[in-house]
Amino acid sequence: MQMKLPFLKSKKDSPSQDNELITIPEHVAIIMDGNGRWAKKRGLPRVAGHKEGMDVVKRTVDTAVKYNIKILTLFAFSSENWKRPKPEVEYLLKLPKEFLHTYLPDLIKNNVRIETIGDFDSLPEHTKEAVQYAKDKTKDNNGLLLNFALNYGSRNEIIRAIKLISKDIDDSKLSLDQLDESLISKYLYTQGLTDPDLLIRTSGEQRLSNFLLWQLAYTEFWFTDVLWPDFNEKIFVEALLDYQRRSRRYGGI
Ligand code: V07
Repeated sequence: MQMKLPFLKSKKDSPSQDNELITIPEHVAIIMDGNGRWAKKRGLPRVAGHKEGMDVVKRTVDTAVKYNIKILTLFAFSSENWKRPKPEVEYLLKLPKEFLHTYLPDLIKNNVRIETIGDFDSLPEHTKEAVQYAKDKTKDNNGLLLNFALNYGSRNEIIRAIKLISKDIDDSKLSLDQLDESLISKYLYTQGLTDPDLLIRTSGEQRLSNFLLWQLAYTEFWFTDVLWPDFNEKIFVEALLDYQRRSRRYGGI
């Protein structure tokens, strides 16, 4: 379905004083929740929901490209997901390879760059291999940054940053009085990225679940009861319009 939004402008294009211009978020983060519930409602195994959710990821990427979003960060696998039944974990960790097998050529065509945040080294070899191949293949693309949170947990990320900072202080590469917000940001997995402007969580839960705790300090949150496999362009645009409405209000003095 063709959606018309002629007034969408990227944040970069709009001088902050000009309240005629309407903004789209530069960085959108999504907690893709409700895949298991979607499957159970249909009498299917949970993994059928994950598979459907994978195809929705691709359609969501296409929408992000269409509206000129610069960064899309997707919570694909949390460091807590290891506690799920082993067959489900194994299925989930095969999805990156399946996704890339199906969609990488089209992502390359669309100038998408693939990156990850999280504890990459602790992933299974077959997952790392497929994802690393995609990162290498797309590293020079300068369209949408498609950023997968894989084996990601925000408290672990903060602990890791503290350890890295302490080590650099020990090694005299850093002194304690340089410690400020921007320094901490440089030691997180998201180093170099702008903080998300908009966080979307599907499936009715209104929690952060250990996702980007530091980075979401000033982010607008948008929740929907829609389950991730039912997420589509129309709902994404609803979130974008709500973001526009909110940022317009902040723009006014
Ligand atoms: C996963 C599908 C989306 C719903 C949430 C859970 C299941 C795409 C990826 C992926 C990850 C890295 C990459 C390419 C694709 C993925 C996992 C789960 C673990 F480079 N979807 N998806 N990875 N789900």
